[in-house]
Amino acid sequence: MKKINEWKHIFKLDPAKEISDEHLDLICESGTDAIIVGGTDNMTLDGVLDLLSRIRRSHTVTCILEVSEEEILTPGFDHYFVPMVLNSKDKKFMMDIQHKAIKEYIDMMEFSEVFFEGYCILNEDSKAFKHTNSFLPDAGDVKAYAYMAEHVFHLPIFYVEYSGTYGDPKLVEEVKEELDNTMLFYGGGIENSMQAQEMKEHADVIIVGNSIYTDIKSALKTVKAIN
Ligand code: 1GP
Repeated sequence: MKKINEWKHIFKLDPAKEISDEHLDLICESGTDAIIVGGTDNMTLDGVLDLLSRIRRSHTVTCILEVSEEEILTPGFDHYFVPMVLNSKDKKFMMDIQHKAIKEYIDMMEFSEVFFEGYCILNEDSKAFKHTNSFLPDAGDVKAYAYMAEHVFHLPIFYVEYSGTYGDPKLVEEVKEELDNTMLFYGGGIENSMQAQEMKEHADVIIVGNSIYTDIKSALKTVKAIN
């Protein structure tokens, strides 16, 4: 299994969305480094377990649960990613949800399996932005968050999240310049090979989500495009 700092590409599957077995097989065997199971709306434990068991039935791809709410927490994943939303106006999305979960599960947590992600959500129209009551940071703000992710909080991951829309590659480039040890994840609106390559120029890892459901052929091509 590749180490996380060698990863380049992740597919993000939303348990609230339908995917056929055929498409799921293609995603799992695409050569992507990992699959994140995660979403914002209508996440249920049943949905998460269903997806995990369908993946595990015939594939060995690395599986990650993005734990945006405690109710969906379940054993069986290779890794657990816990978002901390740096640009949320509510402390609970940065600190309190995570604190409560750690207090409850501290004895069960294998810390090597758990990675905390410093999220910066930049698409005002996205569900994630609204749900977390985030504010729209300017480029200077984003770079300062990146600095804090690495030097203040020592987080392994800084996640530039444009969920649902293609972001600004120049900003991603500037953010990357702030980071030495913390990995830069980019997700949002990647629908084709060209966009995958453009964002991968600067980000350590690109995450492809929605296009799995809108144009699977194109989504699959993003893996080869950056390898
Ligand atoms: C969402 O960053 C991911 O959390 C991927 O974004 O769905 O827009 O590809 P898309």
